[in-house]
Formats: sequence, C-alpha cells, structure tokens
Amino acid sequence: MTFILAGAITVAAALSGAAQAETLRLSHNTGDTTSWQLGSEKFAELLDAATNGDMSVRVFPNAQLSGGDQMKQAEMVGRGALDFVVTSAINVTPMVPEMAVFSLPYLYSSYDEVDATTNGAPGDKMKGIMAEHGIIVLAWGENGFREVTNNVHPIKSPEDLKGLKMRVAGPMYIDVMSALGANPQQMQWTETFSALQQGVVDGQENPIGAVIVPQRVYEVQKYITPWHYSYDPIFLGVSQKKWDSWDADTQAKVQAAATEAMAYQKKITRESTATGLDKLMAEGMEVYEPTDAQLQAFRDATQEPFDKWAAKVGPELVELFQSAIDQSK
Ligand code: X2X
Repeated sequence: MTFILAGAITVAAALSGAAQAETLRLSHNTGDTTSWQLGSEKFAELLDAATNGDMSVRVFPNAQLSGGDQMKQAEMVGRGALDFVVTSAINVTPMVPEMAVFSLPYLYSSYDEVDATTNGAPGDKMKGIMAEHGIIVLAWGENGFREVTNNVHPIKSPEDLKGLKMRVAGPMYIDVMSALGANPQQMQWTETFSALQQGVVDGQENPIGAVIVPQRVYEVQKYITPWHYSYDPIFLGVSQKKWDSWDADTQAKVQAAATEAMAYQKKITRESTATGLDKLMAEGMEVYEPTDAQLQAFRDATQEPFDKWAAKVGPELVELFQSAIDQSK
C-alpha cells in the first residue's frame, strides 16, 4: 500500500512537472562580463528556485539570437520569436520612438531624478506604450549615464569633438553628435571594440559600470570625460504572447523574479560605476572632469537635438518626465 501510494505521488509529480517544464530564451546585447549578464543570470536563478526548476531560462549574450543586431531583439520579442530580452531603451527606439525620452541630452542630473521617473508615473506610462508593441516590461534596470571616450585628446568642450569619428548606438545620438561637431557612425556594440582597436572610429560613449569597465574599453581608449550627457535605462521584458500563456501564479513568480533581479542589476551597476573611474585610471586612462561651466556648454550645444527629439517623442511625454524630475528635487 505504502509502495503503491508513493509510486502514485511520484507519477503525479512527474506528470505535473512534465506539463509545466519550460525552457525559455533570454537575449541581451552586451558581453558575458557585464551587469546586464549578471542581472539576467540572477533572474534565471530566482525563477528556477521559485518554480522548483520548472522554468529554466537560458541567457544568450552579444545579441547572438538576433544575428548580432541589437535593435532587432525587441522586434523579435514583440512578435514572440524570443521569450525574454534585457536591453536598453535606445535599442528599442527604431520600433518605439517614445523610448528615446529617457536619453534626451541632459534630461537628468542625478540618480534620484532617474528613480523618480522609473519608479513613478513616467515608468508606468512607458510600460503601457511598450505593451502596445507586444512587450511586457517587467522591471527597469540600469545601463547608466553615458560617458564619452576617445583616442585623440581630452574632451573639455564641444570644440574638442570637432571632426572626431564617433561610434554611436542609435539614431538620436547621430543628431546629438552632429550638433557637437563630431562625425557619428551608427554601429553594433559587438563590432565596436575592434573598430576602436583598428582606428575605424576615434571614440564612443557608454556607461562606466555597466559597459566600459566590464568590456575593457580602457584597452582601446585613452581619454574619458564623465559628462553625464545622456541616461540609458535597461529593462527586462517578456513577450506578451508568452506572458498570456501563463496562469496568474506563474506570472506572479516571473514578475517577482524580474523585480528582484533588476534591483540587483541596478545596485551592482551603481557600485561598479562608483569605483569605475579609479579602475580606469589604474588601467592607464586619462580622466577629464568637466567644470560646471563646461557642462553648461555641452548642454547648450545639445539643445537643438533635445528639441528635435522632444518633438518626436511627444511634448506631453517629455512634460510627464520633467514634472516627475522637478518634484524629486
Ligand atoms: O550599444 C551600446 O552602446 C549599448 C551597449 O550601450 C547599448 O546597448 C545601447
């Protein structure tokens, strides 16, 4: 009797396990040493624990699943060809131009201001807009404030950018770099290290903790100016189709794992950003800290692309962000 009962339980457990077991794919577009990767791995770990191994997430770095195209990932998630994505707002702008609002030049001046938007009404508004494209944004993480590096000379003023060949990630930065007098070139992140190494481009801009340090940009770049000109969030998103296939209990587990994983990702990104400049100096980079007047000159020089992209994004959306930012001051 005992034997039969135990056998029945085992069979039932195996059946329910078999019915639920699911392997899911998560794509992101940086290397496997970044906080994007660590946040993604944390998500996989937490979800595995919460579901006793029924939901297992495989993490694919370097945009492998979209043929190296970092912009294509969001579109693939939107139509259900990928389950999860961890990517930055910028990479979604070709599909959802409104996502450029986060990165408008000099919109933010502190982490408090950033958090007031991602944790408040602006963050929720953006989740709603993304849902219209088939992507459920589960939680916001952080790429960070994007800082400029190059191999020619220290950048202290807009004049110093004149004629520099700058690799950029997305369309808004083409306009911003052009306004600053540089020659921008859009390029996949996975191709940028060797382009810098070979001198195809002189410089690039990316966040210190999330990207510049873990992807060893210091090996191929001499000068860095922390000018904080544009903020870039990342998010953990899931395909709406996949989401709708789950019951409420499963959705709650996925949501909880995502919230905790992105909080962790943001924390370690801020920590490595805080120690990042020292690390970069130890690796031989020259850091130029701009004065307030110099920052103002960069801000003035990027006003025109700010206005152009604010119009593209929509004035009400920009207003929603600005009022959350003002209230946090
Ligand atoms: O491509 C970049 O610069 C990166 C890694 O920051 C983004 O994905 C936007």
